[in-house]
Amino acid sequence: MSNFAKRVEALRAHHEELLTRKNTPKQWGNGIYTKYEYPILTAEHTPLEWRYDFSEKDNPYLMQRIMMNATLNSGAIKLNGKYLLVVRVEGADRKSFFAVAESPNGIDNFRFWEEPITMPEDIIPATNIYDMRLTQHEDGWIYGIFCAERHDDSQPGDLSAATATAAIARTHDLKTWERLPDLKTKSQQRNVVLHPEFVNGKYALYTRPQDGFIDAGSGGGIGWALVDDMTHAEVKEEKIINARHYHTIMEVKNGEGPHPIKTPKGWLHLAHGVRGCASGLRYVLYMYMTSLEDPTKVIAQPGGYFLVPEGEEYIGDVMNVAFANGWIEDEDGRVLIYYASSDTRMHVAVSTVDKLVDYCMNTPEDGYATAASVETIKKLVAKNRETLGK
Ligand code: BGC
Ligand code: BMA
Repeated sequence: MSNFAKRVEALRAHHEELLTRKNTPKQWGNGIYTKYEYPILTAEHTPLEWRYDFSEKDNPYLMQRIMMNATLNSGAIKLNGKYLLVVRVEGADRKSFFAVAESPNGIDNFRFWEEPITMPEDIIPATNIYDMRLTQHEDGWIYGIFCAERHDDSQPGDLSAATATAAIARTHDLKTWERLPDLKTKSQQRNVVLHPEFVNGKYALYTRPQDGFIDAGSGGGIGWALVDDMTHAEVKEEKIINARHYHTIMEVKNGEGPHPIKTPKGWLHLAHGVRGCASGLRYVLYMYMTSLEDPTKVIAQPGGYFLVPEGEEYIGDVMNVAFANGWIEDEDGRVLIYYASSDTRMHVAVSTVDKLVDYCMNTPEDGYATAASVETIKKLVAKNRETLGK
């Protein structure tokens, strides 16, 4: 065997070892969910054929011809018994694209399909696309709503001026996608998510109006809008259903994660909250619940965060970020929460619908001031005194 062939063989063996590595639950978490030892997807998991030219003649040094930077913010869905993620893969060139990774159990052995998704750009081409939310809607389609970013040509002197818009596509198999016109709204939008059911015969969207590309400004929080037709989706009226608040984990921004999960007690929501600090923006996950009768009404809002970056999760391209736009409710009641750390890699955390409802219903609310937090702690201590008979 030639030296080149030996090196290819070793490279493939090393890659295969990574892809088939068994993941194990971490002990001693918070009891609400279980995190896992290893990330489920990293840039190293992307297929070797995307990165290497395997012709010895053309690539005698066996170099990566195309480097991959990160695998992050994935949409998630279970289809035909397979756990599928539509992953935001980012190349060394800072362009994100979507690619499907499939696992037999949702925890490990994730493997990318052969080629990235070819997302039609037949409407208004975008410079970058990312963060897809998948919704299997009761109309029979699987929708993907994602952010489309373009240079803001109204500010020709500013190379960083950009606009964020909610782009829409639909599919039946995650292979062939039909692109629909971007969502029409008054403001810029990121983190737009389609509710899985019709509401009053209309499509319902979670929105996140924002003043500028980064700044949520007067945007207020997570919005709600009814839309007549997804093939020409237009938000005419938007109302804020989950507002931001001073000195909370979502003081600066918040946004819906994946679409909510329906439970007998209400809709379970996973979202992200952002606050500013000396080291930049801190992104954490939080939860809330809305009413089945009126999905715009919040019925439970546990105070504080649900999940944050820990240990090596802090470190990456954009430090101090936990972000989620995909989860899967399994038939056995488990919920697989797919989150990215620091815009770099994907992880899974496992809980159940019952646990998450319990968490939402029984975690004290934010009292919005130190004094209230202290009272909440004292109440629990007093209750425990009674329970423990001391
Ligand atoms: C990045 C996103 C980020 C957004 C706002 C985009 O250019 O690709 O990851 O969320 O800017 O900071
Ligand atoms: C955003 C998101 C994500 C990203 C996060 C942190 O605004 O839309 O794409 O994970 O910033 O960079």
